[in-house]
Order: sequence, then structure tokens, then C-alpha cells
Amino acid sequence: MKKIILIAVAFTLLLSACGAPAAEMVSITQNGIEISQAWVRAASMKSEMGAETMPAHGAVSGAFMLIKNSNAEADLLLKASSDAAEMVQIHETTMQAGVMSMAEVPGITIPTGSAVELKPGSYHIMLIGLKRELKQGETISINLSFQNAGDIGFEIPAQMP
Ligand SMILES: [Cu+2]
Repeated sequence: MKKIILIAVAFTLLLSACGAPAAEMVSITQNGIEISQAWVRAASMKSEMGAETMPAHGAVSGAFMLIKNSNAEADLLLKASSDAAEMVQIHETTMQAGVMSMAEVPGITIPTGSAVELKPGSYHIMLIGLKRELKQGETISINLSFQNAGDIGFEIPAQMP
């Protein structure tokens, strides 16, 4: 039986309802996997230059978090999904010969007794083709699928980087 512990979700929603920045981050633990410090980059539906034309893939954003594994075995983050975007991929940003690029990866290993941080310039969850603007303080639903721990769904607040 899957056990879900949600901390600070109600507090975060309360804050965003008042228009204040969602300073409190969600922490969720399920089947030995803990997800904390989760946030998604606030994003406009316009391109960064304010132009009315959008790139072919639409507006994009990235989601970041700390994933901790307290199980006796390593786990693997296999898939991410969200109804806030047309497509969601697991990406890694790398620097090669001074050029920053990012690419989809088949998964992220979370070693036993350890944590992996998804952060700008490293691993991240890529949201491609946003269905709406992500304003600071708003939240979106995201679901992560792990090989051992199964599906973990939670709300993630939009923040300016
Ligand atoms: Cu990316």
C-alpha cells in the first residue's frame, strides 16, 4: 500500500491565494523516495524578447527539485508528466567546448542513501509547449515515475529563478 505524506501543501496554496510568493516548498515522501525543494520556473507565453511569435515548440519551462532515496536499493526516475505542458521530458544540461546544450536522458539514477539535485545547468524536468502562462506563486501538478517507488504526484510552485 502506498503511503503519501504531504507537508506544507496547504500552506503554499494559502500563500499563493493571498498573492504572496510561495516561499514554502512542498516535501513529499512515498515508498522511501523524498522529493523536496521543488519549483518550476515561472514562464510567459511570449518569447523572451517579448515578440508575439513563438518558437515551433511553444513556451518552455524547467522543473527542479531534490530527490532523496532512503531505500536499500538504487532507484531510477524513468518518466515525468504534467497536464500543464504538451510534452514533458527528463533533460540534462551539459557544457561542451564552452557551449551549453541540453538533451533528453533515458532516466536519472538515484543512488541508495543518497540524493540527486535537479537544478539549472544540470538535470531538470523539461516542460515543452506550455498550455498556459506560469505566474509566480501558481502551482502545477507533476507526476514522476520511478522504477521501484512507482508514481509520485505532487503540486509544484512556479517561481522566478
Ligand atoms: Cu531542458
